[in-house]
Order: sequence, then structure tokens, then C-alpha cells
Amino acid sequence: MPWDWPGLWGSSRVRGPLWIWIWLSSTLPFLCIPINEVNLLDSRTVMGDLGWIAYPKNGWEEIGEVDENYAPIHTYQVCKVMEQNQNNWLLTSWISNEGASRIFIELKFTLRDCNSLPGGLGTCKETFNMYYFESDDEDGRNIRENQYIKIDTIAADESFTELDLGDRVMKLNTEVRDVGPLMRKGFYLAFQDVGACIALVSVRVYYKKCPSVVRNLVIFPDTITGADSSQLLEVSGSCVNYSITEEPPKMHCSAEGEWLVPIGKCMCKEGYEEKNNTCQGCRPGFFKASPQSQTCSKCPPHSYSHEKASASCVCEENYYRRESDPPTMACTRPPSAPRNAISNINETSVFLEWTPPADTGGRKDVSYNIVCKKCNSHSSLCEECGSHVRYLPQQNSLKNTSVMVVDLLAHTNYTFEVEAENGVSDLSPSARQYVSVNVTTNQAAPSPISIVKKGKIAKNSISLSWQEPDRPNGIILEYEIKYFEKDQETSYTIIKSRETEITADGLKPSSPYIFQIRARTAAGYGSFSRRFEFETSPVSVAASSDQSQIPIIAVSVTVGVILLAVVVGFFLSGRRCGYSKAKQDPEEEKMHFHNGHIKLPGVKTYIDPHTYEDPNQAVHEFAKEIDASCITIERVIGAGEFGEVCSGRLKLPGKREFAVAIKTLKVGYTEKQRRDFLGEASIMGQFDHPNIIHLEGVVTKSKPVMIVTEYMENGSLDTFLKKNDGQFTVIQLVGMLRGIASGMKYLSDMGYVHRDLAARNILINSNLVCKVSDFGLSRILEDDPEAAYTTRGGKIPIRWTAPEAIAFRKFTSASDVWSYGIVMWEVMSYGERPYWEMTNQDVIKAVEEGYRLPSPMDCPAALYQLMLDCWRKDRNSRPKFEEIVSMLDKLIRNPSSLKTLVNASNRVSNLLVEHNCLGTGAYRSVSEWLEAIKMGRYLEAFVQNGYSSMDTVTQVTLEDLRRLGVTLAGHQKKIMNSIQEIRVQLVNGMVPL
Ligand code: ACK
Repeated sequence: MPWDWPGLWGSSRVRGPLWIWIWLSSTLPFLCIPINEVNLLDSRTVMGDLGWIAYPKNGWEEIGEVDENYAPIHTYQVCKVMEQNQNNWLLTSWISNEGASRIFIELKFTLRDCNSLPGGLGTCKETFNMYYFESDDEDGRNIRENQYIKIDTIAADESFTELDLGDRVMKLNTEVRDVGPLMRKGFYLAFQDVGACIALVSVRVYYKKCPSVVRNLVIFPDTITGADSSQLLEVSGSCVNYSITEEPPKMHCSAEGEWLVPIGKCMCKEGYEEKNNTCQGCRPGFFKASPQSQTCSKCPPHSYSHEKASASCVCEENYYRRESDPPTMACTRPPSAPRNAISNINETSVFLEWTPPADTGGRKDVSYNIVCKKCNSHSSLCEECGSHVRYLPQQNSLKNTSVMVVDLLAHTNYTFEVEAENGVSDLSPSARQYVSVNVTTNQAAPSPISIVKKGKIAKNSISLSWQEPDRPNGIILEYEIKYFEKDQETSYTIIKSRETEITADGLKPSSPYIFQIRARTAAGYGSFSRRFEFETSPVSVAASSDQSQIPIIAVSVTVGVILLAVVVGFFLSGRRCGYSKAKQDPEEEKMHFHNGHIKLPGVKTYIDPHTYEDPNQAVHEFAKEIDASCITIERVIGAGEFGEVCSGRLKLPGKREFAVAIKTLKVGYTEKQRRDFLGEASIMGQFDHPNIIHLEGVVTKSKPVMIVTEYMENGSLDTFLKKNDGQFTVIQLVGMLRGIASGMKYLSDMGYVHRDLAARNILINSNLVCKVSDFGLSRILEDDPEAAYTTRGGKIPIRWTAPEAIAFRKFTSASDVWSYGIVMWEVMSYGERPYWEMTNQDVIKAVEEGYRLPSPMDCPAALYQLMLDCWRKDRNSRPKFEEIVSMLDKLIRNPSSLKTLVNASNRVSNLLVEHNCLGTGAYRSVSEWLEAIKMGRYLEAFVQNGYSSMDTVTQVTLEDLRRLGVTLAGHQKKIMNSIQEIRVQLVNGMVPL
């Protein structure tokens, strides 16, 4: 049906509102406005009269229709297209800007296309104008047109024709304009029609805001956008409850009402964590120590929190936290005591070593302090050692598990307490945890003399005086003064004196002389002092004391030659004193040497008891007689060749009672047996060294005849190692070896050849100190079950004995060194039998052919090399015990040098004999294998877990071992190494499984 146009809206009001209603119904979503827009006016939502004014009155007219809810639809229309000079105004009521300085006007309207009109093209317009006028109140409404400020001319994007109306296609236009900055509290809008056909369907006036938001735990308030369309407003936010910030966070509100560029954030404070943009307290059992942490964490071990919102957890009883410990760290406690402390004594130095505590208290900062106490052996009273004792590297806060204590007094009892502490030890009231080691220092030679002063100088004599050495280490028996004319060192004179001054006479005038002095105590000579140079006076200087005019050299050489002859004579006649005396003054002896190397007295030598016609005399010379009533025998600990070996206690008058071992001579002995039995005491009694078993004395005046020695709690070394297989650190093993070597050095220095050095003849005490024992005279023949008869009739412990000693009885300290190499091998393999089950004949043959024992498992390369050096065929190329001691000391001081092990493949290639003899491969069964490596106790676990054949065994991993219940690290190592060897052998095609 055609529209009545242009008079339509004027005459027929029915149709116009109808299409508007249809349109409104289909555009309901328009009523949903974005959240960042705040309406100041929306003509669609005003229920009553809009209160707009139109003039002239016949211009804009309101179509008063209602929607289906009977709400008014405020639509204004005008359509005076056929009439000239139209100027129709429609004024809104006053609109408050609510503080916004920029507002938006959204117009929805329809506009008739002038071309579609039948006439009046000359007057028809297709635009209208929009104006505003600012005013603080409603009073400004009646102003003149020309006071309104034009906002824009509004044209339709799309106009419609009559045809469109027929199709009911509504061409609704939406135009938005903005105005700002506004200066007053409100404004009016005005729409001016100048001859168009318009229906103004809705007018919405709004401003934009950035709506309140919580971002990064910061609350930003509703913020009206700025006046300028490109302006960004900086807005400060505030932190949500229980959150904090260092700098106030900010965000920017854009003209479009969008939040942009957040700067900074808030963080939930201690004890709170973020949840849904809020901060919530941590649950009990959880904590958050710092705002920087994101979430609450569970309380670390040994701590708890009973409250909500805890910033930290409280330590359980007996657990502590250092101030510097992070709150995330477990609470810890002081360590337990260090373990397995051992000592190695070298004269007046003690090397202490220990293993870390079993319980470190949960901390890594365990350190050790050393407390040194000097103890009286009789009263057992101890006092602090004082400041003269030095500790290397230091006494306290030791990080490593060893320390060297030097400058101790000679031949003195000390107790060292090695105390473990960690970062929380000082917070704990519990007693300090320590392990103590008792040691007795050796006899030590005096320290060198450092102060020598010249006295009277004459043309033929020089007087000297000096001060006692700083550390005499005993009573000084005498001083030895060596002097010679400068650059004539090969011809020198030695004076011995008990005084601290001498006069050297018979010197050449105007000649420089070099003097060196050393002191002697019971422990021998100390080192010579540095060289002191003094010059005699010229001839012209008169010297009353100098009368000798005989050429000095002649005298000196003559005296020297005579003395030398006397000295040699004394040696040959078997006297122990190795030099003659040329008496000058009762306190002085003087000797001359020329190119001579005479062994000087003071160095003790071993005296073979055989050289005594009456062996009883030897025994009483070297061993104290003990009254049998002082001895309490407690139990039998073994059997010796001559009778039982017992442990017991010795209580000498005025001394503390202490544990001893007692060797007894069985009843019905022959005289020879008695002699041989006591012979051991005669030898042992000559030795005084911490690594030689100490003789307390003998009982010969009553029966049974007994030899009483110090008690060694852990018995013989071979049995002890077998019992504690895999239980020691390499350093501990090297410590044992060092002790044995030190004892052997002492013996070899004394000129004593042991001949039966083997782990079974070493005893070990509770401090893991090893001591050489078994000095029986007949032991090589009778005592040692390992000794076998050689083709030449002698009985020799073949596996321990050097080839030259087996072949032609050449027993020397060098052959003891060979045996020492075997002892090293026994120690490093925890008491394995050298050459396993090979026969003695095969051993002799293999060794002769150049084969040597392979390295024990896990043996440091440096130690195996030392063993090989001890087993050099040429005995002169073997190291001396002194060298062995210093090499082991070096290794102990530098434990990292022990880290390089002889690797498995080298061991295999080094093997002495066929593999199956060596217990490392070609096993027929798991049982045979485990037995061979002395791990038979795990057989059941292996078999029960399906490792019943050797090929399954090669698959076993360390993890598997743990599952099988092999928990001891030493055993795991042993089994895994053996498996590794079997694998290597398989790869090399050496052992068919
Ligand atoms: O391995 P053991 O327990 O240590 O068995 C032998 C046994 O006596 C026969 O020699 C033990 N034994 C020998 N001397 C001593 C000693 N001084 N202290 C402790 N045990 C000793 C040795």
C-alpha cells in the first residue's frame, strides 16, 4: 500500500508509528549499552514526557506512540520538503554532564531521499544540524538560536524511498558526535531542520568511563575519560586487602574508556596467597615467608604452623633454624659425633683423621674443632695443651676430616677431642658431640739450635756459646759442635760437650771457620743449626791462651787418622759405642774426620739376643721383670706357638691399671723353648715406637713364664679386615699402611730385619693404629703356619717373601719392603689371601716369570704403583721404608691424589694367572661367584629375585642391589665392581659364561 507522502505523517498517524514500532521491536539489543558508557539521556528509556520544545510549532512534532509495554516511544519527525525557507528547531531539556567533560551524542534517524519525491526538489534537503549550548542550570533554555554552537551537520548514510517503505526495509541511520571539553554543569541540545524529511527515532547522550577494575591485586576506581579524544588519564590504584606494594601501581584510562598500560602491582603479604584477585591466608601447615613468593608452601621438614596465615613455620623440639637459613629450609639439629677417629704419630706431630658424623643434623655446614689435652699417664689428669701447639691447617672450623697437630711435647700422652658442629650447634643446649683419640707422642730429637754467639777470638782459637734449642724434647745429654775451615768441609773436627760453650783451638790465624751445633737427647740427635762463620785474629794480635805453634793441619790430620783407626777398631770389636774419645776436658770429647762417614753414636741399633752368651741376660737387659701378682688374666684370646695368648690387666705399683695381652709359655717346655719364647721379649724390648707393639715386661721368676705387651683391641689386622670388609675409607686404609710403614722404618733404621711381615703379624687397636708384632726368634721356622720349607731347607712364608730371600735367603730391609708390598695388597683387598689358592710352587714360578698380583678392587693407582715398586726384582730399586712413609704422608695430605683408581680393564689386563683362579670370572653359578667375592650372605636374596644364573647377574644394577637388600655401600661397591669385571671379560671374550 503506497504511503501518503509527503503529507503522510501529517495526515495519517497510523502508519508512521507502526513501522517505527516494528523497527524498535527488532532492534531491542540496542538497549544494551557497553559498560564503559554512562547514559546522561536516552530518549528510548524516558517513561514520561521528554519535555523537549519544538518551534515553530508546526515544525518538529512528536509522535506519541507506545510500545507493546505501553511505554512511550519518543520520536520526532518533520517533513516540510515542499516549502521554502524552513527553520524548525527541536530543543532538548537540560542535560547534566555529571562531571564528564566530553560527551557523546548518538542519533538514530531516518531520512527521505529527495530524488524519490515527486516534486519540490528545489526545496528538499537531506541533512539537519545539531547544536549545543552549555549552561549550569535549566535557566539558559530560552536563548537565541545564534547562541547555540553547532556540533555538526548530520547527513544520512542511507536515505529511503517510497519503495523501501513498501518493502518495509527500514533505512535507520546512526550517527555519533562528541563534544568537549565542556566547562559547565550541563547543556542543551538542539536539532535544526532546514527542509528535510526526517524522523528522529532516538537520542542517546552519554559519556565514557573506565569502569572500576581489579588488576594484579590493584583496585582501580571508576574513572571518567578525559576531555581530549587522545588523552590518557593516569590513575593510581590501591592494593586489595592483605596485599602490599613498594610503589603505588598505576593504570591509564583512554578516551575510549579502556584501561591501558598497567604499571606496578600488589603482592599478597607474608602468610597470604593470591586467589581470584584476592589475598587469602595460608592454611595451617603451610606458610608464605615473603610477599615475593607466589603461593603458600608446605612447612619444611621438622617444622609446623598451627595458625592460619603463617609467615613462617616453627621448628619442632630439638630442631633449630639459623637466622641466615631460608624459611623454606628444613629445621636442623647439631650433628652427632665424628666417627672412626685415627691417629698417626710422627715424632712430636700427630695426624688425626676421622669420618664425618653419621648424622649431620640435616646440614651441609658441618665443621670440626680440635680440643687438645695433655694428660698425665699416672693420674689421668689432663690439662689444655696451650698455645705452643700448632694445628695445620687450623684448630677450629675445619672443613676437612683431618688435621695435623705439630709441636707437641715428646713422649707425652695427649687426648684429642674432635668435635663436630654445624650452623645450629650454638642454638642447641645439648652437649657437644666429639670423638676422642688418645696418643702418646714419640721420642723426638731436639729442635735445631738457633742462637750461637761468638766469645773470645784469638789467632788460634774461637770461643762460642749458644742457647738451648727451643724444643729440647727431653733432657739434653750433650751438644755436638762441628767445625771446619771455610771451603775445607771434607776435613772437619767434632767436639762433644755437655756445656753450652766451647773453645775451638788449634785454628789457623786470620782464617774463617764454619761452626754448626746440634743437641742430643735420649731420642738421638737433632738437626744441625745453620752455619755460623767466625774468623780467627791475625798473627799480630797477641793472644795469651794461644800457645800452639805446631802446624795445625798436620796435627788435625794426624789426630783424625788415629781417631779413625780407633773408631774402626771399636766397631770391629763389637762395642756399641761407635767412636773413640779424645778427652780435652771432662765434659768434652773431640774427634776429627777426613772424608769419613762414620756412623755416629746416638742412633740406636738392634742387638741380636743370640749374641749374648746367656739369653737370660739379654732378656733382663731389654725387658722389665713384672711381678705375677700385678697381672690379672681375664680370658684366652688365641693360641701362640709356645702357649695361650690371653687378655688381662696390669696394675703396676703407683700406676693406673690398664689392658694388656699376655703370652704364656706352656708347662713342660724345654730350655730351648724358653730361650726362644723370651727371645721375642728381648727383641721387642729394644723397640720404642708407636707402630711397634710395646713390651710391658716379662714374668720369668714365677710360672707360667709370660710376656706382657700392650693390648690391641682389634686383634690381628688380617682377621680384622676380613670381618670389616669394605667398611673403611681409602684414607683410613692408607692411615693403617702409613703406621705399618713407619714402624718398619723404625725397625730398618735399627738394623732389624723382620722376615715375616704380613697382615696376620700386624695388630690393630681401637683407634685403628697398626703395630708391627711377632718378633719371635724361631718364628720363621716354627711359629708361622704360612711358612713352608724351601728346597734349601729353610721355612719361609712364600707368598710374602721376596724372591731373593726365597732363593738364597737374602733377608734384608729390602726384602721386608717386598713383604710390605704384599701387606699393602692385603690391606687394600680387606684381607684377601695373596695369590688366592695358587700353590706355593706356582707362586714362586709366576713371580720369577715376572707376574705380579693384580691391583685390588677400587685401589688408588698411586698405591698399586707403590706395591709394584715394592715388588721390583732388583731389591736395590725398591723404595726404602722412609720413602714409603713420606709418599703415604703425601697421599694423606692430598687425598685427591687417591681418587684415580686402577680401572677395571687395567686390572684385568694385569692379571697374574688364569682368571678363574682369581675369583673374578668364569663362575659356574651365582653361589660360586658370591662366595668367591665373599658376599655369600646375599645368595638367597639373589636367587629369590630371579638372579639364579650368571648371565642374569650381568644385568644387575645398583638399584637392583638396593632392592635385594644390599644396603652397605662397601658391599654394593664390591658386587658392582665384580659384575663390571665380568662384563668387561665378556666383552673381551675372556670368560665364557
Ligand atoms: O687375631 P687375633 O684376635 O689377634 O688372634 C691372635 C691371637 O692373639 C694369637 O696371636 C691375638 N693377640 C696377640 N697379641 C695381641 C695383643 N697384643 N693384643 C690383642 N690381641 C693379641 C691375635
